Amino acid sequence: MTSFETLSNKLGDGQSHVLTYWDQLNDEEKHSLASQIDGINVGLYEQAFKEVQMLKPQSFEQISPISEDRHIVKSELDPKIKDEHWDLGLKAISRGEVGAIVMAGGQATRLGADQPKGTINLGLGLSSTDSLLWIQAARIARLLKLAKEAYPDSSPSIQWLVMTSNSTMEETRNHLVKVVQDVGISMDDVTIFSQAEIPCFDLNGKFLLSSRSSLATAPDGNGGLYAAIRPLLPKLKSRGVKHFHIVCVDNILCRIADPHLIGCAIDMNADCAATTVEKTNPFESVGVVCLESGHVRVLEYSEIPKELAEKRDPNGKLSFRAGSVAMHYFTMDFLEKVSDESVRLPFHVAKKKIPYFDLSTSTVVQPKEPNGIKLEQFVFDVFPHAKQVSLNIRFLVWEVLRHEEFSPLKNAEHVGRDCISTIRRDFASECRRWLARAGVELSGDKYGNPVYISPLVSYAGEDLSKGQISPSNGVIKMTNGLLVENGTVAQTS
Ligand code: UD2
Repeated sequence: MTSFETLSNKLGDGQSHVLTYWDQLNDEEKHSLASQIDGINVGLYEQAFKEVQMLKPQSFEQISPISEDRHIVKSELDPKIKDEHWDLGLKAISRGEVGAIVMAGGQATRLGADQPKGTINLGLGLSSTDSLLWIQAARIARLLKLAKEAYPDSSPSIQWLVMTSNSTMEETRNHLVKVVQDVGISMDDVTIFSQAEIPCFDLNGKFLLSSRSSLATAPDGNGGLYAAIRPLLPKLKSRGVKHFHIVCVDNILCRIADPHLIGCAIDMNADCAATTVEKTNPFESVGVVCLESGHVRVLEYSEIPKELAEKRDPNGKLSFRAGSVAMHYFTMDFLEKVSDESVRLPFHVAKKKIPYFDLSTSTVVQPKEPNGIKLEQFVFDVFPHAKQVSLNIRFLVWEVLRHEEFSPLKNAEHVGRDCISTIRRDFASECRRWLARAGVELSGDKYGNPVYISPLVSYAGEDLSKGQISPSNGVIKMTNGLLVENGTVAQTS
């Protein structure tokens, strides 16, 4: 165990309060505190704290909306071209060239659940482990099947990489073991890894403690992905992975490892792409993809000035309407370059109510007002910072329809939006549209009950046409006991 003197030197005068109770700690507590201090770069975080305090207010003079070239509106693509993209994407999957990275390390404070967001049972009745992670796993399993059907001589694989953090690691891992078994994908193709933690500061730049023997820490933001994935890249490369789809854990409609997007990126020789939806409410909590002095960047919802957020073009649409939904495509080459140690992403500040151990009273305090600072890096900040590695990036904006691909779980139920009932509603609506498109009549369904189609059966509405549907192969199962039979809904219980 590192000695008191070494720890004390590392912490310096600025953070020596962390060792106030050292002499009263038992060996286990000493060990735990010492290893926590050993694991952090005190100087780096103190410097980051100072830098964010000294930052001049951002200037937004050079910000302009994203240009039309390289802006693909998926719904306006020629269906033939869309099919070609789909085939290219499936071919990449059939060759084992696709990796899907899920960012699942967030603390989900707005949701306020006592378990990681991705593991919550959504009550869809599709499986016993009915969660956002189950849905992603089932979509991956479905894609593998589609790739095998399209390329029978291949051995399709998708590397599924799940980024967790201290607070989500254990439960996510346990959940994934069940999920992977349930959908029948191979655990060999699943990697669970953890992002780093950063100490939380009080408003004067002192580390907060969560107990007398531990620092209060928080995950380093979803931009922590790059440092966390760096050591995994050589192995992924040796397995032949060339394309990554990076997504959030919370979007029920997320088309993970999307062959359309991957195929389009391959076709257009893009290094990276950001998925967007049209932003219609200026204050919606999504970043906007824009240009700053000609370079692509995402301006986060918490940082965009009101005038820019509300600005409209001559057609009355929001000028900054390319709403980023935090889903990205990267080539292996791009991810390798932006994950390099030399690329330093900026830290963003979040002022929060952080429970802390009060050294003067030896009690844990639950503050009523924001009392501390969390530093976070953002996943999309690599776009402007790509120039640090002299990368002239070929960027693509991939605009999708919100009702088809974006419905996130962010809030507790009482908020009434982006909560469990709304994501279930949006999933059911999308499934109904698929059925309508496939010519399936919902004649037995008088009550407008929700219809949930298992992603194991259909990834994006395919294979639902009349005649292919029968209860015997479990094609469609609805929570209300209705099953689709021969193209119509039958009451079975
Ligand atoms: C994110 C985007 C926002 C918009 C919105 C859409 C960022 C910085 N902002 O905002 O522009 O696209 O999503 O839903 O991406 N996460 C981690 N580790 C962390 C923090 C977050 O893995 O330390 C994951 C989290 O589990 C989730 C995703 O990143 O899957 C987004 O995190 P969030 O829900 O806190 O982000 P939000 O809604 O503020």
